[in-house]
Amino acid sequence: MSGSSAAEGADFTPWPAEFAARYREAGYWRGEPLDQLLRDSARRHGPRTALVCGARRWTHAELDAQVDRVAAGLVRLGLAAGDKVVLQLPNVAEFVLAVFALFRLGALPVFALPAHRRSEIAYFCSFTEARALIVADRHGGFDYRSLAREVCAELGDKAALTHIIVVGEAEEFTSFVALDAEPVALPAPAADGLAFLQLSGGSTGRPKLIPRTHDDYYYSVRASAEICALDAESTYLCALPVAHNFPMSSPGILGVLHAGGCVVLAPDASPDTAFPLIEREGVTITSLVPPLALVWMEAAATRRGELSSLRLLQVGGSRLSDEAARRVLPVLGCHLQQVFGMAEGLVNYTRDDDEDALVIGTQGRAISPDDEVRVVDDDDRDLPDGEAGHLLTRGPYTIRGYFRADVHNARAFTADGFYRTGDIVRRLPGGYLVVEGRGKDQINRGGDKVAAEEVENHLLAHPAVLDAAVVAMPDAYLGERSCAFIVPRGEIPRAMEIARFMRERGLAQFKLPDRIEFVTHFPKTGVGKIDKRALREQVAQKLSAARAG
Ligand code: OOB
Repeated sequence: MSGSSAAEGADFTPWPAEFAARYREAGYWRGEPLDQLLRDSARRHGPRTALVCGARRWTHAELDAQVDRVAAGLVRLGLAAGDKVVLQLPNVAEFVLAVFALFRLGALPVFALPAHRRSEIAYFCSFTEARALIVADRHGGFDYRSLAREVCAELGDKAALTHIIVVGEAEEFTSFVALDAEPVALPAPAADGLAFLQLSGGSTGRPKLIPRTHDDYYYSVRASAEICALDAESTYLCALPVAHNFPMSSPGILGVLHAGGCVVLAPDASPDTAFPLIEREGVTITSLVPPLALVWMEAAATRRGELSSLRLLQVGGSRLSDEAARRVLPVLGCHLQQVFGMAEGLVNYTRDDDEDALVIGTQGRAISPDDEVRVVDDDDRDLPDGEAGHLLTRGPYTIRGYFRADVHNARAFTADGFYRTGDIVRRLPGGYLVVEGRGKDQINRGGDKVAAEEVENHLLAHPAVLDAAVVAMPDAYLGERSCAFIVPRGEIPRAMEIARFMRERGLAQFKLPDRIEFVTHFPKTGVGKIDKRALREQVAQKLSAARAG
């Protein structure tokens, strides 16, 4: 277990008192825990359909009532307020039930993605000292019970992890259906305390965890629902992995439930799965990452009829090209909204009444009048509108520090609390942002974020690898893929062998290098650091030469 975790710093960095007071006064922070969202929707929209998962359906009232029962089941299991629970579920109704039950209990979900494997899950469990892990039995051809067994073996007997809860066939573990119990009275969790831990895309060796409070997140959900004009008639298709911040809260499932609308869970985002669901349920809004938007536009050429109910397609997570943006309305027959957000907080949207040039050519503007957005040069000096620079931000729903990461926090935040997003943007009049690139050492694989250093550390563990540098290379479909440059110790190992080694390290598939280049040495910058820009250019040139040849 991570006995040293306390030494890594505070669980969360509160907003300074004067900011907290300002955010309360402005009505952003209302002192309500997130599960109140469901209580309110059950009261206002009780008999309306809230959730559809395959053939199963819940009204708002039924969902609220079942959350009470699951929360009671978690209590009976011995879980209590403040406990961390790693949640790794695909898009199934139990995700929604578990999240609200944990909120109600004041326990903190730690949001893992279905793509994560032993390396990531074991780390989340040990670093957060999680008491429970909730997984599916199988999904996408993968058995998550085996993964849970490996994680338990890796953590050992002294770990805080005492419960593995399985949706489906539980085998030796606790079945999710067994969590059902007579509701018990639970004290409301403090709204200015932590609600959950979300994952950062990150750029460092280990994924960072993002502590979000009930107050701050609830505000971002309400404001997002309003910007997207959600109401009780809205039906949202959740096709992206539900645990990601975009489909969860921008406005996502929480925003739709808040508005009294209906959430339809899609097991995957392929047109063959999603289009029939859109038609059957009369879906009005959904969100995609750019590569999926391209796939949908391809498919819609022959199947547009199935999409007739769709009013709004939100696209975000990575940069949507202007060409693709321009095609959304004519090809899919619905409006486009660009979303540029981050799990750390700040979310920007283009607005419904924006002129076309803004919707097509920008990534929107911030949610809140109290989002402070700065665009600065390398020395943190503010740049005029129109000039590209580093995006810094602070505001009523942007964190002031990562979970137990003091050393990193000193670099990731300015002394006065601005988050260094690592994005290079240009600001236009009116606050609209255009994402021009990235300063952070990360690969954005069509919305899946890969921290270069994390992959490099795994590569360095291979005995034949002397040094490794992972960079982005251009890709027509995903925008970027990853290329690992490796300096071997002696004889050049086979790329296949490196790939096998990486898989056995137990990391998510999307983090495995898409290409490996062996080199004798790395280009260096003036101060002697690996010149990643030169490496990026090198691989980009090779790719374009190969295409030309
Ligand atoms: C979303 O959240 P994360 O935490 O997975 O990733 C955040 C990063 C941003 O810092 C930026 O580098 C990139 O993803 N990004 C975009 C983008 N949206 C996100 N880059 C260019 N254009 C965009 N539209 O990805 C996320 C969270 C909430 C809503 C939407 C996306």
